[in-house]
Amino acid sequence: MPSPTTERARPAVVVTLPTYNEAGNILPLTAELLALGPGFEVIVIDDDSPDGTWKLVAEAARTEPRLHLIHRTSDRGRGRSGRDGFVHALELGAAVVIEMDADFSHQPRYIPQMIRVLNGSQPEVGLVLGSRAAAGGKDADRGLVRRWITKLANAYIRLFLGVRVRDCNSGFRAWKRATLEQIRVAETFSPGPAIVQELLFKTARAEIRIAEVPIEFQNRLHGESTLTLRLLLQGYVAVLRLRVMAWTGRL
Ligand SMILES: Nc1nc2c(ncn2[C@@H]2O[C@H](COP(=O)(O)OP(=O)(O)OP(=O)(O)O)[C@@H](O)[C@H]2O)c(=O)[nH]1
Ligand SMILES: [Mg+2]
Repeated sequence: MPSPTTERARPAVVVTLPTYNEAGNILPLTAELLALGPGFEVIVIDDDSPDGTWKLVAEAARTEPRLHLIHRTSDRGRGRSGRDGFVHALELGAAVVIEMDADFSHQPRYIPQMIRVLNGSQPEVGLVLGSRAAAGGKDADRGLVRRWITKLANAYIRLFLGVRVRDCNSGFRAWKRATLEQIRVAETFSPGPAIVQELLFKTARAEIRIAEVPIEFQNRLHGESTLTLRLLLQGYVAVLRLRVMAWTGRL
């Protein structure tokens, strides 16, 4: 039986960061996140990035017990990595789980407000989105084409999934533990970026309240985008598939 002094405290907040080639961003970002408070822990889920992102994290984690690395070497994907991160965050005992991109598009400074809304709202909220589309939010940094891609995708998702939130594509989110358990996050099936819409849809269908906190979205600080036309089209198909699954009772 471990003594109370050696027993590991459950983290209040675990931040999950899926990474692929984020060597330029990852250490400054994890440092900022850990500085948010002693109750914060960070999990980096890296798909064996060729730029060695995982090596940097492995090295830093040797002296920082609040930093964790999942180094994946097969079955690569934003969705698979996201799922593994959520599962591990729950295993660590997190009360709140944050998911965000690891490229500084999502700024750590918004997290305290997202958690305040998550924990302090009446009626109770189970998910908070960092939202570009909420009043006061911004997507100004991006080019016109990228902003229109986002707008069209939002309209399409609202139409097909009937999700009544403003920023359906936000991958910057604060989750209550109970929400992730209720939507059975371990059974998430989207291999790629459509994990964002899959979990949003499952949450809305479970009639869990979703709030949006305005954020200013910024372009990635270092590194290159993983968005391709192929991924974009796959995203549209994935949303349609979610709708069909729901209609046929398979969701
Ligand atoms: N583990 C893992 N992470 C990934 C994968 N693809 C993307 N990511 C990470 O997922 C997050 C979102 O990907 P981004 O490349 O920023 O995609 P985006 O935001 O649509 O595009 P840009 O901001 O323009 O780069 C980032 O932290 C990426 O490093 C992957 O296959 N595996
Ligand atoms: Mg990004």
